[in-house]
Formats: sequence, C-alpha cells, structure tokens
Amino acid sequence: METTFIFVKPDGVQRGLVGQILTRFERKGLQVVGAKMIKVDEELAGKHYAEHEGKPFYPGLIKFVTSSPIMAFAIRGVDAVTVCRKVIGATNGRNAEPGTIRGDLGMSGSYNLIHGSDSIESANRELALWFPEGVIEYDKSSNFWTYDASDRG
Ligand code: D4T
Repeated sequence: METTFIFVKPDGVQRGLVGQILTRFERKGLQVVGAKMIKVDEELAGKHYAEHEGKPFYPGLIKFVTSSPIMAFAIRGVDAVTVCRKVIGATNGRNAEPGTIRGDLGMSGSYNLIHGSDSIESANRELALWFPEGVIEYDKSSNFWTYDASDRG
C-alpha cells in the first residue's frame, strides 16, 4: 500500500467540484486516510511548490493557490501515487484525456483543479508538509472485495 497526497485547488472548491472529484478516487477503490480544508499561506505554498521557484509561472501559481481555500486529502491504495496521477490526467485540461478529472472537468493548465504527488518521494515529503499530525489509520472493509488477496493483480 502507498499513501499519496492530493489537494483540490481553489478553482475546484469555488466551482463546487470537491464532491465529484473525491468520488473519482472513492469509486476507484482508494481509501481516504486524511481530509481537511486549508486557506494556504505563502509559506506553505512556497514549500509545496519549491521545485518551481524561479519559473515564469511561479508567482501566478502561488497567488492562485493562496487565493481561496483548498481541500487536502491523503489517499491510500496499491500503487496509489501512479493510480491517482492517472485518475487526475495531464496537466492542462485541454490536453487531458476524457475520463480523467482534468479531461472531464477542466479547460486550463494553471486552473487545473487538483494536485497529485508525482512520486513516492514527493508523496512522503508533501504528506509531512500538509499532514504533519499524520493520517488516520483504519481498516477499510471493502478492500477485501477491491483487491485479490491471492495477489493475482
Ligand atoms: P500539480 O503539481 O499541481 O499536480 O501539477 P502537475 O504535476 O500536473 O504539473 P507541474 O508539476 O508541471 O506544475 C505544477 C503546477 O503549476 C501550474 N503550471 C504549470 C502553470 O500554471 N503553468 C505552467 O506552464 C506549468 C508547467 C500547474 C500545475
């Protein structure tokens, strides 16, 4: 099992899409192990997007993500990092495949609704940053029918 970090960006919250977006992950069979609404300050935004500092889009990105509340989630499942990135889709909603969150719900590359960690290392760093209190540990009973316990895939 992996745990990854996602957050619904200000555009997703303002457009009233949090429920629809979370449903995508729930119906896929993933487990929500953390959830909270946050009004992001510049310090947190800067730490999260540190790898993009200095790029032309960085100032706009920080302004956007601090402009209005976000909804943060910790999501758990087998290969959760990769699976969530696939569920989310390509960065720009206009290029993202239909069936993905961005492909179905978005038309922008900057107002792109949702963030998802791009590697296990990023997920661990971002979970420590956004959920310093830790995630909620509990057994999800439906995992019994979501995964084949004999591990045939
Ligand atoms: P995130 O990190 O938000 O899940 O998005 P991606 O992983 O799909 O995309 P990214 O890291 O390349 O970009 C981070 C963030 O910056 C915005 N952005 C990106 C932008 O406003 N203009 C740009 O040209 C790029 C490349 C969108 C996502």
